[in-house]
Amino acid sequence: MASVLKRSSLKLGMIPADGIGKEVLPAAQRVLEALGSAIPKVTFVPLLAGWEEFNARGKALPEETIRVLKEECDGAMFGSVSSPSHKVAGYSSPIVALRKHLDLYANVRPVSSVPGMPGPKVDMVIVRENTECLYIKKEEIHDAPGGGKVAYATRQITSYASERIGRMAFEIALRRAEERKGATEGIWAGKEGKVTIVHKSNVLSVTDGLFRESVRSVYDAEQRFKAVKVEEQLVDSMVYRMFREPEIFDVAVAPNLYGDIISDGAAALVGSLGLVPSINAGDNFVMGEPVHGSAPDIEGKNIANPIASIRSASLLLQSLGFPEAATKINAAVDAVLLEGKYRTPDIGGKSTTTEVTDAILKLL
Ligand code: GGG
Repeated sequence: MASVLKRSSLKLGMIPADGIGKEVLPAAQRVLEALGSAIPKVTFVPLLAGWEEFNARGKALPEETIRVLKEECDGAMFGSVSSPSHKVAGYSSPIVALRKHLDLYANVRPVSSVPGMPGPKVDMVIVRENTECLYIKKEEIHDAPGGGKVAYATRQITSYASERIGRMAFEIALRRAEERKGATEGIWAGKEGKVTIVHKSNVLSVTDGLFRESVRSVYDAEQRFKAVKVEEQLVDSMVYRMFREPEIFDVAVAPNLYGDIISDGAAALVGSLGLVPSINAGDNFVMGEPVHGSAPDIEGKNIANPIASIRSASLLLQSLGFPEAATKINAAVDAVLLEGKYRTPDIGGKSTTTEVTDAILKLL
């Protein structure tokens, strides 16, 4: 994961992009600002990207955004993007491109049940490979020999990318097991780590076969990982079991597309996509990002749930070497959820984005 060196000051790129990203990212910024001396002085650098930016100035991911992130920033936060569902000449998803430009090869998505809310007990982390699979976006369409059209998409799986995402998953499992040693509460209290490799190699025996074998090869090669249990699930049965008995999953590692899909499913288990954070992590850079999309239906209404973004800011701080500040944010969020007075409509409340953020700020 990104460097955990403590820094004396921080420069964070802020890329709200589209839709509710422009409402929830400022909420996360307010929380970071409220931490005061718990973290070094932060300079926030507003940066452009997104579908709206493409329509306004012709580039979904301006070169200046990439340059500033690479040359000037210690980390970043990304909001959400509204890529169209049809091909638009010259447009390509800026978040997919950013992950590649910055080599943010892991999308780490912790999903936990929410204090005070109904639902099953969940405490898992989905580790999604972030650079390849169908997201290399090599698609083509031709006239089909018998009439009509035929379209193809190339799916790329490399041993290199699969091994490094596997290593990240085993490291996270080791760290989680270490953190819960001696704990008495929680579904995983005191238990050893477990990594579930998600694939579909009974059908895609070459591509998913390589993913599965590469992740296993990392496990086989490193003695320290033997403290972690490893198992496998076909992606379809992963979805079934996740909904039937989510408590059995600790860390799940998956190729890009499966990881994207199962993490939205996992978000449904804990009440809302508006609660689930993520970080895009590489060896040299990290970018927080709520799992939810741009939600055009509620854009501009000040009712988007800011918690996924605020928790993503917490993950960012954790990765940058400020675990106490990260814990402080999480504790404030949990307390607000538990009290239940301020909740946005996605989790059954009537509060605004601003009210929920204010309630969290009061506890910092
Ligand atoms: N914050 C996650 C997000 O924006 N999800 C929507 C997404 O990634 N869509 C792909 C795209 O619009 O390019």
